[in-house]
Amino acid sequence: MALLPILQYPDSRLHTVATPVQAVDARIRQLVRDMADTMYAAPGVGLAATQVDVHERVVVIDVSEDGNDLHVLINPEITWKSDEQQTYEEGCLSVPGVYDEVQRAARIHVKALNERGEPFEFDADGLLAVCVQHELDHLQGKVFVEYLSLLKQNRIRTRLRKQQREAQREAAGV
Ligand code: GNR
Ligand code: NI
Repeated sequence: MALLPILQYPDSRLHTVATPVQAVDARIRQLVRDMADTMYAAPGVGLAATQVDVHERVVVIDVSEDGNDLHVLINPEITWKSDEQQTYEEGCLSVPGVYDEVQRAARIHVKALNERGEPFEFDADGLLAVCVQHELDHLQGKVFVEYLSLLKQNRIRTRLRKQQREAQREAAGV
């Protein structure tokens, strides 16, 4: 089991646009295993490769209560979004301690490859729809706080920079 470090906002690497996976090979399957371990340990309901500083289109999601329904999405695409919107209070492992409302499509249709490289598709609503859209934003270099006002974004950046400085001092033992 390998836990991967998660990039923390504000970090410019979170704004990298991921490229498609060329081949679903042993390297990608190891990445998927490590990402799933990292997501469950956090704990979180989703993780995009961008967050662990790998800029390829790989996402893991598990919104089940028992944490036993892992979705592996390689080269995912949202092929349909409902006009109907839903608002959800979102959080992000890359933006610890920040929760705020974001409006997104209520229902989506998704196409992706699984960890064996086989294409599959599914419809999503509720938290799964929120999570897929949140993770696909990460692959495009977008963090959920970018939906908030510039005032809120500035406050969040300032607060997290301060937290990170203090955590660094703590780790250095001063
Ligand atoms: O763990 C997570 N919870 C969450 C809650 C509401 C909306 C989106 C999410 S995703 C987040 C994990 C994460 O940061 N994924 O990128
Ligand atoms: Ni996130």
